[in-house]
Amino acid sequence: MSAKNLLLKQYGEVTVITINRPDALNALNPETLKELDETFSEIEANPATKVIMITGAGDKAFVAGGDISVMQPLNPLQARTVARQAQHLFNRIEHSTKIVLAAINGYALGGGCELALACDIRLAADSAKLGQPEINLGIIPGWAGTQRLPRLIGKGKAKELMLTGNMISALQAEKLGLVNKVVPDDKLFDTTLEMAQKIAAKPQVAVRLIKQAVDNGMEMPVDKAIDYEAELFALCFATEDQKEGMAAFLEKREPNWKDC
Ligand code: CO8
Repeated sequence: MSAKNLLLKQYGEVTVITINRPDALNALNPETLKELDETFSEIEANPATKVIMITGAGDKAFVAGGDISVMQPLNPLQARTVARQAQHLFNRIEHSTKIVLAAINGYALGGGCELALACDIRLAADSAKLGQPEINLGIIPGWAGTQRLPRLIGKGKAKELMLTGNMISALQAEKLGLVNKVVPDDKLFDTTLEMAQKIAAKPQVAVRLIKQAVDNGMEMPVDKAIDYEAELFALCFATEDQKEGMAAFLEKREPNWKDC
């Protein structure tokens, strides 16, 4: 597909999506959200991609938020539509059958932080800055930040970030559990790609089931979630990869995954 505000590049089984509006610090406008949605549909259906990586163009920003110039004149009904458009996209990312990694290469603010929150794993450059500054604009996070952030870092810290609008460093974000890992700026892309390729080389049915067990299980009471885990665990024993993985271990050789 051709997208005006996205760059797509394939690295083996990993597709890298670069949000490409560097003059606006990669702020997400409705056009870019639509392109991301269409791109996700295509990548989702493409078996050549096992893992997706999202980053921002330039060296200043991952995504500096929703596009404020688009939001400023909205009436409540239009604002709801824009909120729903991105919420729908971010839900798709969260529930994608592929693993999605965010390489946070600069500002991840407001909607940019919310985009990163919808990803499975977040790596940040050591100069990156994260935050939910919507309060400073007289609004609240509207792309699921009020829900994903407290689920990830706890209510108290999430409220502090949203109520103060403070920007925090990558290291502070790592301490909070908001990012998985901080790496030097010039190593971010390669380190994230390396992790993406490592996950792409694993047996993909088990990869998907881990994502499903964690994401769906976290929304259930723990006893139900544990029952659910047992069902997904049992399902692994219907795969060729379970037979192969265990045979390879016992025969002291590398497994040859079939992803089925
Ligand atoms: N939207 C639109 N344009 C932006 C945005 C943005 N979020 N962020 C930066 N830009 C633009 C600037 O306007 C500027 O454009 P121009 O050169 O034409 O003047 C260009 O990017 C460069 O930005 P700065 O000159 O401001 O760069 P600085 O290095 O001085 O500052 C900052 C960088 C600190 C990141 C600063 O740009 C900033 O504070 N940006 C806004 C951050 C923000 O508040 N983000 C949250 C937005 S709200 C949101 O995301 C809510 C989503 C949910 C919406 C629900 C639907 C209604």
